[in-house]
Amino acid sequence: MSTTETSSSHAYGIGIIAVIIALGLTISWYTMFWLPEENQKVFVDEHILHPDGETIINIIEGSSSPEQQDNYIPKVVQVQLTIDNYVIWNNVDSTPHTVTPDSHDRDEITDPFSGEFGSTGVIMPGESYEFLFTDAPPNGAWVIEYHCDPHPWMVGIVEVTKSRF
Ligand SMILES: [Cu+2]
Repeated sequence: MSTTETSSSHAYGIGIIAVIIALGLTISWYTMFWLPEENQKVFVDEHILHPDGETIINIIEGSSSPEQQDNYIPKVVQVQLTIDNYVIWNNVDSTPHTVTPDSHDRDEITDPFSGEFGSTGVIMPGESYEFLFTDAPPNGAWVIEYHCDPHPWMVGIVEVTKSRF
């Protein structure tokens, strides 16, 4: 056997080993990282992600006064998935407010897609808080009661149901 033949078959062997190692790394990355992450993603219907309309709640002028009964307007909203499940709280008052769930039970206030419900910190005057509700029980409603942290007499309710169509 000549020297050239030996070195070329040697290079060929290294090439194959490199391919096998690369394949092994790819497969282990795929099974260890890519697959679990892919399975974690929640499947949400396109029409729920992009509903026909939105629900607007205004935090009206004077809401910080305990004597004023009207603050979150409307106080109770019933939203239907695919129709108006994108909810926006507009602070049109001159005082900062929050949208804070009454319940501390994470299971009760967590949407599988959007995460935990509630404004982080205050909503400044002129700003808003938005939440996309994507889940509702097969029959009945997901009822979320909320309030304003600095002004606990401000209360509201969101009821989320599946669309009847
Ligand atoms: Cu408030």
